[in-house]
Amino acid sequence: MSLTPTKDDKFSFGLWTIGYNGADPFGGPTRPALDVVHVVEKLAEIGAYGLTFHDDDLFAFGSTDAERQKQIDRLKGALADTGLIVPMATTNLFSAPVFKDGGLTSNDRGVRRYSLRKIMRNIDLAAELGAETYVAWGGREGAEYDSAKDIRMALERYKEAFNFLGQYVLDKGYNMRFAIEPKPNEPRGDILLPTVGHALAFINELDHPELVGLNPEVGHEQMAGLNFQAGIAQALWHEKLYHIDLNGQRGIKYDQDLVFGHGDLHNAFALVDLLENGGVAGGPAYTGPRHFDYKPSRTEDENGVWESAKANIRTYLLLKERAKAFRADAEVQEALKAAQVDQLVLPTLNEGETAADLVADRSAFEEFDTDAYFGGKGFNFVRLQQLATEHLMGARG
Ligand SMILES: [Mn+2]
Repeated sequence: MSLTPTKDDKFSFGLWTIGYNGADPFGGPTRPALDVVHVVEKLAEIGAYGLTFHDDDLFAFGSTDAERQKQIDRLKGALADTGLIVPMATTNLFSAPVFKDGGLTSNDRGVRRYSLRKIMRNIDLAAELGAETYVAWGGREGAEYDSAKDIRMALERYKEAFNFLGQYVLDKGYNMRFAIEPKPNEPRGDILLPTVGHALAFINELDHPELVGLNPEVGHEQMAGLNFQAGIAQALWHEKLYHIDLNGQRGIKYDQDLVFGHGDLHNAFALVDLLENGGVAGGPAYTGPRHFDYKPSRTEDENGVWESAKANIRTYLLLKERAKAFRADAEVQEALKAAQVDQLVLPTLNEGETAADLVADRSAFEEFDTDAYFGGKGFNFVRLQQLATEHLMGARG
């Protein structure tokens, strides 16, 4: 297997990721801003296939129409020159002061109406550039103080917005779906739709649930102490994995946006194994962009920015290779069998079995040997995890 990425690997980066200038709440920029044309050229050079952006990444908030168009034209030129595409776009509803209480769920109705217009305008641009996914990260859709936000009404306004925007996309005939990006906190004390599970439940309340799925981010779920791979598995089960944000996070703390794999490497291994080998017949379970939403640490210079971008790609490809070797190992296959992982595909009930039938089956209860599970019947899950660990470390195959 090659560690040289191709366009078929579908690696994409946000303009705000490699464009991050190092500013954080305790210090200003440590690097100059990068020009979009330069970014597109460099991304093509390192093997990415796509660039994603917030409107304000490409043209500063408050740009005139002419300034905005100039940047769009420069981006289009760079895309044409390199063959890079824009698979996804999104709206910045969090940086400008107007969004200090959020956008779509601000208590201020004027801000909510302005936010819809800002999104519609960038959806038009996204469609023009061929983007098929529109991400919605509600970074400031939340609160710090319980009595300051009527959560039920905020969810009502959120629902109103998604229903409206969904209808807008349908009326325009755009080939585009929305992907909600959950996050538990930061920048708000608490953010609406804080986890994959909250967002999945919300989507079911919409007029067009088929138009709205998820863009889960590794670090965001891990900030809530959750198992990212397990969340992705559930999103896949609901057929709601429309996009994915790969990065690294070390435990429950501020949003680190480290390079993919530079956090919980075991979980990253399991995630890549799921994405690449978890489909029917062992194929990919997810075929969309492998999107990196990381931040090159503010300690790095521009060379470090591109080295860290390449590190994301290289780690993903290495994990893909390791996961393939894990699946191909005869001892792993035997260990999976010993752990009865394959038994979960069996329906618990016989076909057409009724409650009366189950009660009549004495082997299911009266004669079922529960004592055998004391001491005598282990599942051997630890052995399986050690085999995964050894493959991850390159100690096998
Ligand atoms: Mn993040």
